[in-house]
Amino acid sequence: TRNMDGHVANGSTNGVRTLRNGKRPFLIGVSGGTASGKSTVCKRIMEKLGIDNVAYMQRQVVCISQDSFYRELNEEEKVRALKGNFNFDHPDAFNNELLHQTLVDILHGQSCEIPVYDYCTHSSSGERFSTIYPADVVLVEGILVFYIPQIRNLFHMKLFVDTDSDLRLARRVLRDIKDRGRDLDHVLNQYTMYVKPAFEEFCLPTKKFADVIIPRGADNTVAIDLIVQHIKDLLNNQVAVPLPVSPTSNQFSSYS
Ligand code: UZR
Ligand code: MG
Repeated sequence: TRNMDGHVANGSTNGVRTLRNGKRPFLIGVSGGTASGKSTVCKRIMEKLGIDNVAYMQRQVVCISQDSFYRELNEEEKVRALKGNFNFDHPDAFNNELLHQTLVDILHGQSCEIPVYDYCTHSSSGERFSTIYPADVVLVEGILVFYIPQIRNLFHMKLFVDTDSDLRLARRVLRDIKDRGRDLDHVLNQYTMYVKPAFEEFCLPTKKFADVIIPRGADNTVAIDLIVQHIKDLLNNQVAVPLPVSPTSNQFSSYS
């Protein structure tokens, strides 16, 4: 069986699986502004963990994206979204409870289904899911993965990709036009109205929670190599990875 990233899963496919070597999956959060290179950093980490050492072929490394956890919009919100008047960069745009529950399941060695999101229609179909199988290392990337304390506290390691904002805007414009079916006006309006202010209000303040800040993103091979070496050491030396601080309550207060 293959998961969304094409990695062969060798655990049981029917839900609960014994934790490998009695260890919990190592959960890594990767945040940073839009188009900072979060996905590429994750890809590089996965590549380097996967190929550099044959022993790691059995190790499972998977990546999930916070974008899969955008919540369903109601009719009025859908109309606004199509006009570019919906704030997708606000913490309330996400189904934070579902993301939290998914990460808790992953930490307990369970397979889980995550929704498949479509940026063109701004929705997940409600029918299409991809299955995440138990893995040794799970990367979770997204603009606001460190915002909600209950979610932030689940990560064993927190990375923040720190890329210059002009560069991010330039990339964002190209990406949204090419991959997400937008026009220039729409992209720039949305950026000035929502993306940039929300970055400053919600995402940037979470940089202080990061264990490692990666300047220049995926170009920074030195930082990525150091991080990968550290992960390998943790996995190789059988260092017991403690379960992160468990949340004291399941309450997700409103953040508006
Ligand atoms: P990354 N986003 C969309 O453009 N459309 C959607 O339907 C859902 C999300 C954008 C979102 C955010 N904002 O800036 C970005 N807008 O996806 C986060 N507008 O994704 O981290 O890959 O840039
Ligand atoms: Mg992305």
